[in-house]
Amino acid sequence: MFSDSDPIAAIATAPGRGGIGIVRVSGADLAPVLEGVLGPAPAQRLQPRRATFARFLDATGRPIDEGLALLFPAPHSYTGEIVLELQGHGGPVVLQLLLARCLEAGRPIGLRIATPGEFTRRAFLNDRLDLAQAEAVADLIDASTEAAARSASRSLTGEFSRRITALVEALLELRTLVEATLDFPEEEIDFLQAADARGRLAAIRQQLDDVMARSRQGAVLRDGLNVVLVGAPNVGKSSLLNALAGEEVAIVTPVAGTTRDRIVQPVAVHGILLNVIDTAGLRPTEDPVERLGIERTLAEVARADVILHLVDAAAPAADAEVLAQVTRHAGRGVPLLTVTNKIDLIGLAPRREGDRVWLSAKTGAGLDGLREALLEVAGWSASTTGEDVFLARERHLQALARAQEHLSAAAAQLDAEHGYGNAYLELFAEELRLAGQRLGEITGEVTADDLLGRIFSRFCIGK
Ligand SMILES: Nc1nc2c(ncn2[C@@H]2O[C@H](COP(=O)(O)OP(=O)(O)OP(=O)(O)O)[C@@H](O)[C@H]2O)c(=O)[nH]1
Ligand SMILES: [Mg+2]
Repeated sequence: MFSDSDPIAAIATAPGRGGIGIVRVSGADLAPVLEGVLGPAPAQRLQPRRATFARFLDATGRPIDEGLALLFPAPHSYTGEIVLELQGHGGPVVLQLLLARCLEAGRPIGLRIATPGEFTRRAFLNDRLDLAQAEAVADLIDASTEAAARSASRSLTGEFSRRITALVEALLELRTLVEATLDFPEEEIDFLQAADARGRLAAIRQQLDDVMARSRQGAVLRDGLNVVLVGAPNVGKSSLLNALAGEEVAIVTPVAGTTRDRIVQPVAVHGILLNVIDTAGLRPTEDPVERLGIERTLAEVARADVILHLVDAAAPAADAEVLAQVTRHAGRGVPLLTVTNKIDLIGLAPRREGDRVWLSAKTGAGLDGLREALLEVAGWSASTTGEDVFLARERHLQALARAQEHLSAAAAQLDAEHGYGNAYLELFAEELRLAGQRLGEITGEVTADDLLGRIFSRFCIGK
């Protein structure tokens, strides 16, 4: 719809009042905007990348605001085009006026308002960032914990991309060797041995596994872990949610069947975001409202990353019914921790044995054991700070997984009996090519246009 060569403008700072507000303009030629907003001969006054005090003028030459003007000549700017930043006072009205004035002055060059993420999209199109780095920009802005922010910023510096690119290069090198062998079939065996195709492939696969493991961790960091509390009514699910959150989020009463709707509360544990979900207690009921609540509970169970099954220490009634219902709805391989609550009532000490935890939501005893168990289930060690993980997205995980599949198919080709000349080598080379292609999708070497549209449309405006 819009062209990637239109000059664009947007308010880059968050909506609302603030000390400073920034209007950002990017394009191949900004002369009319510069002159219109800053007055005659702006180029002489503005040194590249230096802050210059200026009055921002309306069409009649009267100041709308005053502040700092910054000019970034192409290609050394965020977008790779000429970028002008006007830093004025951060009120919504004054910024709207300033933006409107830029658009007015930029009419001769077709200046328009930027769509969400369009500045970063330009940075990608002009090779200032690769796709994984561009996504890291959005992830850094959206980061909900310190560890997530740190890891996004590492992806932004290109560390994740470098690992991916190194893998792509290693694959290409191996493929070149194999294809050379194909050209000289009589030297096939020697060549393969000399090239150590098996050894190289094994090394590449190991590196890919490592990137995958760190990326999986990163996905947990980015999106958090859905922890669903389930159990019979009155076992203390809402009390446990409140204890983990450190505030009275959910209503707690001695009445069985208090919680009807699901309640989601984000809780950070050692930098990991947990979305703790309190649900209606599970029991047979005729009450239509409670029934709907129970349906929702089971829907949450189906989406859970971890299930906390609560039982009452003082009333360890057969909870087999609840457990059976839960396991029927849970996804395959989803970990389940059994939490025995209300240990204060029977004078038990808090403890933890594998996936069983004993605690009191009321006194808080044993909560640390539960936090520990949760992180462990997520594959997280308390010493992890986000330094070693890649803040990956689902898209990245899928590309990595498919690359892994191609490499295991490649390994199978090498291991297979090959009585049919070197046809297997061609298949081997083809699997390497496909694996490389999947990895290339991550950094954006090979990308469809609609993918770009989807990725950048989730950004905020002005970025
Ligand atoms: N002594 C003691 N009482 C607890 C503890 N945890 C919860 N309770 C009490 O148990 C009762 C039920 O607690 P809730 O947190 O509302 O239980 P629930 O599982 O959310 O119940 P429903 O929402 O009805 O399914 C309340 O009176 C709580 O004060 C605990 O660790 N020790
Ligand atoms: Mg409740």
